[in-house]
Amino acid sequence: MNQLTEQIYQRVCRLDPDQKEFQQAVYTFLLSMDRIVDELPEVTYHKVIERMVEPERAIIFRVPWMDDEGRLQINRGFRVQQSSALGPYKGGLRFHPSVNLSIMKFLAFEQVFKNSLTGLPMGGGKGGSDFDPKGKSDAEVMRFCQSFMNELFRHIGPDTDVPAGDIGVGGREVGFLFGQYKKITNSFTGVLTGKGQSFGGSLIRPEATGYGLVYFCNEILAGEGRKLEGSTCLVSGSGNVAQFTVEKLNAFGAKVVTLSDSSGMIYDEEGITPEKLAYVKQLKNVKRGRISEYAEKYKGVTYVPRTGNGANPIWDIKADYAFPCATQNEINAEDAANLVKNGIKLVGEGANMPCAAEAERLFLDKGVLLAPSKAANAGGVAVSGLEMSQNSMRLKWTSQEVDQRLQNIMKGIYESAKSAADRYSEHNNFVDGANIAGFLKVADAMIAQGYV
Ligand code: NDP
Ligand code: 2IT
Repeated sequence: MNQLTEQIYQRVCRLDPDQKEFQQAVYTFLLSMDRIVDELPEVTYHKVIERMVEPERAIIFRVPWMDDEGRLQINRGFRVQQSSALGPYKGGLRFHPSVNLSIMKFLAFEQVFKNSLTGLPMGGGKGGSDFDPKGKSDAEVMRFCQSFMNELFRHIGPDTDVPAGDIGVGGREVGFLFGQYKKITNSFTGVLTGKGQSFGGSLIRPEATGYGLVYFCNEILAGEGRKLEGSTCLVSGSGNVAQFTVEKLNAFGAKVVTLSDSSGMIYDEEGITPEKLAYVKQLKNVKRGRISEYAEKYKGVTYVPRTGNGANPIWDIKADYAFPCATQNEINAEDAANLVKNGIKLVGEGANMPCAAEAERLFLDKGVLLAPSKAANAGGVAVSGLEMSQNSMRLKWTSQEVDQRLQNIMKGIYESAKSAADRYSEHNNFVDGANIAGFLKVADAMIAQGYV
C-alpha cells in the first residue's frame, strides 16, 4: 500500500478494531485506490477517501416486539447512512442473527460505489437487525417489522433514504414495513423498493439481482470469446439472488448443478431444470423449508450437510463458472484454491463480498475472471432505482421495458469497469475497474459539494 492508503487503513483499524468485515471491505478498496491516488492530487487535498470511510450517520436502535407466546423480545436495529453525495441514501435491510455494526458498515460502504456504477442518482446505505425470521410465524414477522419501522420511519423518506430487501427481507417483510410507514406518516410514497406489484413495486425487481449478475458475467465472457451456453455452473445459496441466477443461467443454455443454504448443499449432476427450480421457489419462498428436501424429492441428488468452517464442498466440484450467491466470505482461501485447481474460469459474485481477501487475490493472480459484487450484483439496486423513478412518475413500466433498461445498465457497468481497468490497472481486473469507476463519480460530487 502507499503511504496515504496505509494511513487510512491503520486509522480505520485503530478506531474500530473489532469491525473485521468493514476493515476487509475498506482494505480491498484501498488496494484499488493505490492505482490512482498519485494521479489525483485533489482527492488527497480534499481528503475524499478519509471522508468516505466514515459514514455520514449510523443509527442504532432498540426493537421490542411480542412473540406468539406473549413474551417480549428485544432486537437491535441499524441504519448506516454512508453517503448522500449522489442521491438519497439507498440500500437494503438485512434480518439475520449475525447482523452487527461491522457487517452493516461494510455493506453500506460497498453500496455507495455499487450505486454510483449504476449511473442512477442514488447515495448509499444499509440497515437491518439481528432478528432471525427463521421459524417465526407471519404474525411475529409482522409485529417485528412494525416495531422496527416505529423507529426507522423518522430517519427515512423518498428523498432522504430508501431501504429495500437483502438477506431475510423479501416481499413479505417489505410489505409489512411499507404498511407501517404509510400508517405512521399518513403518506403513500416510494419510501421502500421491492414492494408488491399491487402497491408500487416494479416488475422485474425480484428477478433483477440474479438476472443482472448473469447479464454482467455474460458480457465479461463474451469479451474473452467464451459463453455460458453448454457450460456447467456452481451456484450457492437458494434465496432470491440464487434462484434468479439459476433461472437466467438456464435461459442462456448453461447447466447449474448446485444450490445450498446455511445447513448444507445439494449436487444435482443432471442440472437444476426450470421445473426443479419452480420446486425450489415454492420450497424456499412459500414453505420456507430446507434445501435438503430437494435431495429427498429428486433421485440421483447428493446432499452434503455443512460442517465447520473449513473448505466448503460446494467449491470443490468441477465446473466452468461459479456464482456465490449466499453471503460474505463464503469462499475462503482453501475454497479458492480448490476452484483454481479444478480449472474454474469465472467467479461471478452475486452475494456481497463473498470472497475473502486472500481468495480474491488468488483469483486475480491466477487469471480467473472475477466479477466483483459491487458491479456484478448491482442489478438489484438498479431496478430499485427504476422503481423509485416509476413511483415518482406514478406509472408502471412493462417487464420488457424494465428488463431492457436492466440489460443496458449492466452493459454500461461492464464498460465503465473495463475501461477503468484498462486505463489504471490491468486488463480484465474488474475489481480495480469497478472500485475506480465507482469511486471517481462519488469523489467528483463530494469535491463539488464542499466539506459536508
Ligand atoms: P435470501 O435471504 O433470499 O437468501 C439468502 C441465502 O443465503 C439463503 O439460502 C441462506 O440460507 C443463505 N445464507 C445466508 N446467510 C448465510 C450464512 N451465514 N451461511 C450460509 N448461508 C447463508 O437473501 P438474498 O438472496 O437476497 O441475498 C443473498 C446475497 O446477495 C447477500 O449477500 C445479499 O447481500 C446479496 N444481494 C442481494 C440483493 C437483493 O436484491 N436481494 C442485491 C444485491 C446483493 P438459509 O436459508 O439457511 O439462511
Ligand atoms: O446489496 C444490495 O444491493 C441490495 N440488497 C439491494 C439494495 C436495494 O436498494 O435494492
